[in-house]
Amino acid sequence: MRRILLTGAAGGVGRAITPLLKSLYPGLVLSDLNPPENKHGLPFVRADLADMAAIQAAIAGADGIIHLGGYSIEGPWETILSANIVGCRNMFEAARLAGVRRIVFASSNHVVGFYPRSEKIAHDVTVLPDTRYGVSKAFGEALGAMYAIKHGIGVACLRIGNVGETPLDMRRMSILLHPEDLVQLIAIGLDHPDIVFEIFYGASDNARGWWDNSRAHAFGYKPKHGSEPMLEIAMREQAKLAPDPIGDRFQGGSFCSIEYTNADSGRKPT
Ligand code: 15L
Repeated sequence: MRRILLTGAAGGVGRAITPLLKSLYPGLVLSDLNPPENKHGLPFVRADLADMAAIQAAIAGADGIIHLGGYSIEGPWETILSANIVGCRNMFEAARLAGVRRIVFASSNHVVGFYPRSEKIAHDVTVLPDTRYGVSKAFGEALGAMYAIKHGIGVACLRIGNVGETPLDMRRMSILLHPEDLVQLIAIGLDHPDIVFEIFYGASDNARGWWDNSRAHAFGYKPKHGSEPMLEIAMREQAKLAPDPIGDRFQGGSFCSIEYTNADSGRKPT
């Protein structure tokens, strides 16, 4: 039975996918700063990602890691630095020392948040992060590439949109990721024999999608869900929101307008 460590298991995404992962990976081990309310009968290891000794203890004996851990929205630099920069480096380095074979890294759409919504982008575009958080996820992807090529760990980075079963607004119509589709992407990352280093977009089959996910499809990804049947819900929710002249223009939405001071709004490098 393969030991698969899930970091960030107590967060919203971790809680949504734990029961699905458990049926695929009976050797699943949960980890976070605090245990989730429902552990689904699985073992739990407490670990602060900024504490190298603690993360090494959590990773000991693991064959694969699903790294959801860290700070999942924009935050002060010190918070991002500790949870997402130092924490991510600790996770990759501890994995190397422990001989881990595979890592699925939860990256984010905010790595490319400053692409306009009018543009369809593939996995290999220049990163245009919209926040310190997005920059930290780009750092995680770069770490993944180095550990993959230099140390032979198979790494799949998932640029996750918004995990859920219903779109929270019109932007999420384009980036919705159903938990079952996320688990399918994770399984490709952990199990597909040809993974060296890959970047996949974490999105369901959304008719209004902004991402060319052909790389994921080449590895067999067949999303079972899509947002279009829930258009009315998204429109209703969108109507409750105030207009956001910057955020409404870019793929990263409100993350883009946080602390935005550029008078030349909407410009991006060519
Ligand atoms: C993310 O990366 C966040 O972790 C999540 O909380 C959502 O805000 C999501 O992006 C999004 O873009 O909707």
